[in-house]
Amino acid sequence: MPIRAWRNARLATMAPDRPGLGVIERGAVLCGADGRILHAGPEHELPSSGIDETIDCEGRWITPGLIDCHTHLVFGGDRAHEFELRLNGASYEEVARAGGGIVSTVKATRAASEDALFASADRRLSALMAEGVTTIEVKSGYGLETDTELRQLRVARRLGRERPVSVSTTFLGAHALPPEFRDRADAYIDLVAGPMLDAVAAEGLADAVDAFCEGIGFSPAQTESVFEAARRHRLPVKLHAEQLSNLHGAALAARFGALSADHLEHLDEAGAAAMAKAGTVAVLLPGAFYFIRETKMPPVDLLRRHGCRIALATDCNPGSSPMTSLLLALNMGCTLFRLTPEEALLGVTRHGAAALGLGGETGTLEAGKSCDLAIWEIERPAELCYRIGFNPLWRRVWRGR
Ligand code: DI6
Ligand code: FE
Repeated sequence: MPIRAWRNARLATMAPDRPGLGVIERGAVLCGADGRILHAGPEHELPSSGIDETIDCEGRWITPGLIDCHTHLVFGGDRAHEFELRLNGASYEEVARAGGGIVSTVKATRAASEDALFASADRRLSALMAEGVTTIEVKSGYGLETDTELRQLRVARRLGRERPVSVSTTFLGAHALPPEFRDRADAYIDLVAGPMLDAVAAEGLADAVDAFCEGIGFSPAQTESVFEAARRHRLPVKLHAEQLSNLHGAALAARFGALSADHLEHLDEAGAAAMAKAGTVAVLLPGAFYFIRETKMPPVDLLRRHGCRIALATDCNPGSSPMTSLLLALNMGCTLFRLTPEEALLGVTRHGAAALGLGGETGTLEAGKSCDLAIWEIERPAELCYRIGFNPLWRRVWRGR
């Protein structure tokens, strides 16, 4: 690959050694032949020779490529019919009887071929990439049986091989109780934490392990069994915690050194303190908050006070957040959760990377990191949070290309 420089740009490096967004006016990014950043800083510090190709950014802003650190991108079917039934007054039971709910997505995912799952996820991925996303996390959790969980994760891996984007995979076998295990949740957890995770790990299909710790999901004790199995496989953990109630999942996750605890609307002070101490990132998901018309806000002030890092993501899934726009998540993070634009932007860059254990690899413009860039037609970074439904991306660069 040629040595490339993007010059005449304004940089929001997001680097921790600078205040705020790490702004550098009259900046440049230099990328080496290996696709890694050689220099991200003042333009006058660029070397005077050895650059093969120069791109004039004409004063545009460069941020790190965006990171969507929580998605359920790979699934079969959709739930538009359920959405419609509800808006026509159907009750939860009626929706379930009409074949709706998470079980309907499980059915559709089980029935879908690998190619069909790939094709539908690829379209959603394209929408995210068009807004500057260069790293995405993808969870399983709509198979709830070994074969289909493996198929979802294989599709996620294949997206990472065939598309110019970094894909981080998460095994979420403990997402919901499959109908065939009705009233036998412990037996299902034995399967997830045993043979299912063994099969996932044997194929190297997961970078992390997640669970849904909730009244309608799995108990803290069941979650702990899954985490212990992850530990045996030396896989980091994350957790859907405190979304609908407070089961103290965030503190449990922190005890296992979790990369992140996600949702967190019902988080309490002890949970926030435990997360801060463990360095567990708080992933906020305003799309789900909006779509299910949640009213309890995640305790952002508490997270700030304890110094927890905050990330933002789409939670792209067919049930609670059918959203394929990380820019919209930025806007919602600010309007619904009152994050500052600076906090929101850190949430889809540096802190999003940390939520995936990729803090050394991407998420900031710093020498040594992957040259993942989003170049924007904007006057100030806050515009990325401010507009609704407008995409000011000029160019997207992944690993220097
Ligand atoms: N929390 C959610 O909001 C989604 N999963 C989860 O653990 C809902 C998934 C769905 O309804 O399909
Ligand atoms: Fe989720």
